[in-house]
Amino acid sequence: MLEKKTMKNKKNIFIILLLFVSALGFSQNPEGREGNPDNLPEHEYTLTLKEEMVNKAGKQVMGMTINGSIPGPTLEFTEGEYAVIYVKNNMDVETSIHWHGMILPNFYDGVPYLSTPPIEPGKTLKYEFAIKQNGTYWYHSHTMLQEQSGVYGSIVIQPKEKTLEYDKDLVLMLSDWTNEKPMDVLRFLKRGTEWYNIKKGTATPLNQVIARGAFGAQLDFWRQRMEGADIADIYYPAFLINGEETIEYPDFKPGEKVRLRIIDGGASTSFWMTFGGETPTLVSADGKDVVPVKKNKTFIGIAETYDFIVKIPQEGKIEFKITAQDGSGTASAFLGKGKILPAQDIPKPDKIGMMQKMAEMDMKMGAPALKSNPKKDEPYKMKEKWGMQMDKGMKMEGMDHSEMDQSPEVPKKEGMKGMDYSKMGMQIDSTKTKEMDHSKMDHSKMGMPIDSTKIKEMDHSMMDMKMEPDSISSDGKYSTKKDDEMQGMGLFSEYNYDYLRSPVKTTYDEDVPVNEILLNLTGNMSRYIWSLNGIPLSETDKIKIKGNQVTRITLNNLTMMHHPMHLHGHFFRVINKNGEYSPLKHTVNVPPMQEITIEFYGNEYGDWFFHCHILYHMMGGMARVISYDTPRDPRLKEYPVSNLIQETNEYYTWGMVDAASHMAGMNLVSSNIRNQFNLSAEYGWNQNIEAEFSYEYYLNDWFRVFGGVNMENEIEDSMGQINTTAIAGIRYFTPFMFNLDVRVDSKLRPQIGLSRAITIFPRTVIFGRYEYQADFGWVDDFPQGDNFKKEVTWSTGIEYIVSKNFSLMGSYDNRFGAGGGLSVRF
Ligand SMILES: [Cu+2]
Repeated sequence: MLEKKTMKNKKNIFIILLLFVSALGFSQNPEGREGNPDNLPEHEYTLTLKEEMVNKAGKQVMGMTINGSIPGPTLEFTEGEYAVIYVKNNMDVETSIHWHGMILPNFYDGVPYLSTPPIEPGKTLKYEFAIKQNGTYWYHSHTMLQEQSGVYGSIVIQPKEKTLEYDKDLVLMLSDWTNEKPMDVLRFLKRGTEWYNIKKGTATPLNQVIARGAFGAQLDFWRQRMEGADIADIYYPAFLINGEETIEYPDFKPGEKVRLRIIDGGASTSFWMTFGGETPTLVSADGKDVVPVKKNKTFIGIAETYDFIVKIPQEGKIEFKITAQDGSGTASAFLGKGKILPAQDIPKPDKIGMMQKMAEMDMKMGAPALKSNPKKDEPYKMKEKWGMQMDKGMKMEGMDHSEMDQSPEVPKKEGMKGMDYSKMGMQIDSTKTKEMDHSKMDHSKMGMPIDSTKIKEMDHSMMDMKMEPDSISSDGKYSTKKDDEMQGMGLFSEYNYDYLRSPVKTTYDEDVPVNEILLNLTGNMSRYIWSLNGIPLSETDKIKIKGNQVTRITLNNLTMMHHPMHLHGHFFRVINKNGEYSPLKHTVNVPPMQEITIEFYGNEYGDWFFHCHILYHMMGGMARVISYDTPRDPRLKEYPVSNLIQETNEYYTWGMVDAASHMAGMNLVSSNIRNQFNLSAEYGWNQNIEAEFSYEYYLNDWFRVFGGVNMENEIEDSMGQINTTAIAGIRYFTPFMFNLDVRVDSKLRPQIGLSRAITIFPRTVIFGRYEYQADFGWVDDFPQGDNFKKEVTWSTGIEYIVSKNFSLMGSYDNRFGAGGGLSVRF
């Protein structure tokens, strides 16, 4: 624009063009959209963050409050205002606030080190942005796990003109509360504890598995290195609605219509919502109006918002109830006065039953969360290899394949008009499909839900099908309906979004180019590493996208958990059966082993975070930066994004001490994603000792190389001669969950070791270890001409888990003998 004055006529055209591009909503200037040039009425708030003692679940613990409360205050705006929000950090740690679901300039999005500077202790940051939308949103800290400690609150934006008919608003902010320090929770998850499942009664010990006849399914899970079907990882002593386990709103009058603005501000809990009284009307999701629908039991994923209109009954009070998805707890709010009109109870999910169904469906679980070569991103290969193996899961007998037209391996975008075969998700054996009769194809059916009656007649032997739950045709408008039978996954059908229909078309101009991205959601439960395409955030680069383009992301969940994926700064279409009227959302829950496609039009500037909103998964690496590849804001110069990325690759340290009648032992581990340090020592009162230090490097999820030092007494029951050797080898977590250790020491003695622990009763674990070392006398000469010596050490024992930190144990070790005592975890 600087040249404007010097070069006139021809440049004017250029400037007009530039203005036109800006008018399209895409500006190259980061400052261009900030400030209040239109003099919108300003609406100011101040949020003060403080660390203080709070009691949310029967215990005084340190929490983080906003203006003295948890949750923080509701920020109320009217569309068309200009928000000015001062965030004051009175805590000892740095912080941030992210405005979840708000369309705003990148700089005020509030992800520290990515878009916004962190707010250092004692400092205040002024956020300002125009309010260009209406609906229910929320705000929360985006600094590590601070949201779990209480840094969250709601945003309510009234439309310029009211379109819905109701009398009053009520915000219901849902959350989960732990009395532990959130970083300590994460540390315990990293060490792989069963404690949280034991505590909340969702563990599936072997005795229950066997009693249910599910041992075969258990073996199938073990083979794939999974303990069971996990729904939620963390034990919470309380679930909260507006900060309380039970809360009353008696002031509503009979007949009044109340708009409930429900927000799931949980750090790791999704809920089932149920309502007493008349069936309520769902009117909005993630801040956007939807075609009103009467609906009671509704799932709310973490970070989603749903608005329902309820009518206060003439007599009695309505119960609004939330049940944690894994059935581990509830909370209730009551609206009105008098006798309770109870909400439906949600039964606890049957985890063993789920395991059995999953095993039957022959799913390939355990896709890598950590690839040996993270530079090589191969999402399509990964998708092909892992996940649902439909040929066994589906019962599709007697298919008449002429009904079904499929070109063999049609390359993307070369299918017949209006169809993209590759998106149909069918990989059909080319030799078998050549005889298919194209003329019989019913095009209208192909883009749309595949008629399940036809599928039933299919001969599945003809096909190796991998059905996708939500396929879309190449024009992006139609989606196949999730069909339980097709998918063999009735198990997760209750999580689909088909009830959400936008009142207006949400499709983009057909001429806009589409950029397709596949992200497989991957995770390693035992090491608590979470990633996309097997690559955690710390091992990859930004995902680059372009403005004025549609970015279509297919989220293919290859894990056993739900992942509520959130994209900052955008609304995306969640392609569902409503086709052109698919809803717009900012957060989408992707159920286990399911696939969902989202798409959005690129009209923003900057780098935006895209991540799983289970905070512990985000911290475990399940995140990406989606970048328009625009210049970085100069105000972020001192705040490199590497700081944010590093937070997902921290070292966590844990240990255990055993004090028993026959021995004492300790074990210390410090680990980040790829590197691990181990220190262990065992001392038998009978004068036997072994101590070892090792460093190991994870080549992938299960396989690592290690080196270190080992010390042990050479002669049994005598500390007279301590032998120190260097060791090197490999460690491998095998199918069926054995720890394998193969090594050689500096005396060239090879050794193989195997260990395993199994939870047999709810709190009872048995464990065993076997080590075999051979000595061929290659380094030390043996006395009397022996040419071979072997050493076997083994131990076996039982542990009873008393609490998070304490266990009772009894064991036998062939060096130390038998005994019992106490184990302490720290
Ligand atoms: Cu997740």
